[in-house]
Amino acid sequence: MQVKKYRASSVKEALDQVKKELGNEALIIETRKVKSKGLKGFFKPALMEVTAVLETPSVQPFLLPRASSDENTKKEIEKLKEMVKSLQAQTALNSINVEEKRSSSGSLEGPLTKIKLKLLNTGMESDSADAIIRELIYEGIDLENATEFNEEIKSVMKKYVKCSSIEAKVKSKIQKPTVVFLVGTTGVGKTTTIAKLAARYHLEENLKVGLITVDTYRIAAVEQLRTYAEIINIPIEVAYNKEEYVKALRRFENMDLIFVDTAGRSQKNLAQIGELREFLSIKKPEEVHLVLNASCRMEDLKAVLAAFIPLGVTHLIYSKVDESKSYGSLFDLIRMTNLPLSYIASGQRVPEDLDLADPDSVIELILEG
Ligand SMILES: Nc1nc2c(ncn2[C@@H]2O[C@H](COP(=O)(O)OP(=O)(O)O)[C@@H](O)[C@H]2O)c(=O)[nH]1
Ligand SMILES: [Mg+2]
Repeated sequence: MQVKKYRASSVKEALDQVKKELGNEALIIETRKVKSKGLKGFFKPALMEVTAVLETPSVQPFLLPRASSDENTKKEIEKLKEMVKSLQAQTALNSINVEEKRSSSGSLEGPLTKIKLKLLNTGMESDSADAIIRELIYEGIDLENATEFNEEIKSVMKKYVKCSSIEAKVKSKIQKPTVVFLVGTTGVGKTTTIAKLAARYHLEENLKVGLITVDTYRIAAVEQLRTYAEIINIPIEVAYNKEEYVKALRRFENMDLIFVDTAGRSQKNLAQIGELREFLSIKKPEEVHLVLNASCRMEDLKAVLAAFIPLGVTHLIYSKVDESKSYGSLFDLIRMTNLPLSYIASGQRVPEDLDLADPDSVIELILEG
C-alpha cells in the first residue's frame, strides 16, 4: 500500500497530481486545507492537501504478526493509525461546519458545535478553535456523551500557552546586565509597562535597574520615562543615536537589568522600523518583548506581528486587558507566534496593574474573560 500526500493551490490541481502519479485506482482518503508552518506561512494563502492511497496487491497485508519485527512496518502502522485519527478529527470538523450552517437556521446543536461556539465567543479565530477541537478528538475524548469540556479544553490549550518572564533570570541572580527591549506600536503601553517592571524589580526585588530610552522623537516621551525614573529612584540615559546607546550600555555595565524604551510606530507606518532594527543590531539584547493591545482587531495585530517579529521578538506582553471584553486574540497570538507570554497589563496604575503571565490564569482569562 502506498500513501502519499499532495499539495496544490486547489483540490483539482492536487487530484491531477494524484492521477498522474498513482493512476486512476488511487483512493482519496483525506482532503484538507493546510497552512505552512511558522509565522511566514501564516500569511501565505492556504494550500489544499490531498492524501491518496494506492493498494498494491503484491504487498503482504501489513498487519500480519510476522511483520511486527520489521521497524518499517511498525512505522507504517503508526503512520496509518495517525492518519485514521486525523481523518476522524477532520470528519468531525467537517460535520461541525455542516452543523454550523444548519444551526444558523435555528435547528441543530451538537456537542462539537457548542464547543466551537464557546471558543468563537472568546473572540478567537475559527482556525484556533478548530485546532483545539481537532486536538480534543485526537486525544480520544468522548465528546458525544460529555456535557462540559472545560477541563479538557483547558488541558489542550495548555499545550499551546507557554509563559516565561525575566522572573526566572531574576531569581537565578543575573550576572551581567540583562538587556530587555520593549517594542510595539505607539500608545500600546511600552513606557508605562517599563515603569511597572522597573518598580517591581528595583523596589521589590532590590535589583539594580537602569533605563535607556531611544524614543527621542517627542520631548514628552523622554520626560514621561524620566519622571518614572525619578519616582522609582533609578538612573536613566537618553540615547539620541547609536553611539549614545553604546555609551549608555557601558555606563550601566554594573546593572542587573536594563530596560530599553523604544519609539512605537503607528499602525499605518509599520514599514519604518529600520531605526529600531539598528539599535537592536548593535548588541543583541537578552530579551525583546512585543507589547500588543488586547482591544486591537486581529487583522491589525497580524500586521503588527509581521512588522515586529522579524526584529527578533522573544516574548509577548498583552496590554490594556482592562479595556477589552474578550481575549481570544491572545490565544491566536500565542499560537501564531509560538512565543511565550511574559506579562499582562491591566490598567494605568504603576506598578500595580501588571501581572506575571501564568498558563492557568491566561487560559482562564481567554475562556472566561
Ligand atoms: N487602560 C490601560 N491603559 C494603559 C495601560 N498601559 C498603558 N496605558 C495607558 O496608555 C497610554 C499610552 O501608554 P504609553 O506607556 O505611553 O504607551 P507607549 O506609546 O507604547 O509608550 C497612557 O495613557 C497609559 O497610561 C493598560 O494596561 N491599560
Ligand atoms: Mg512610550
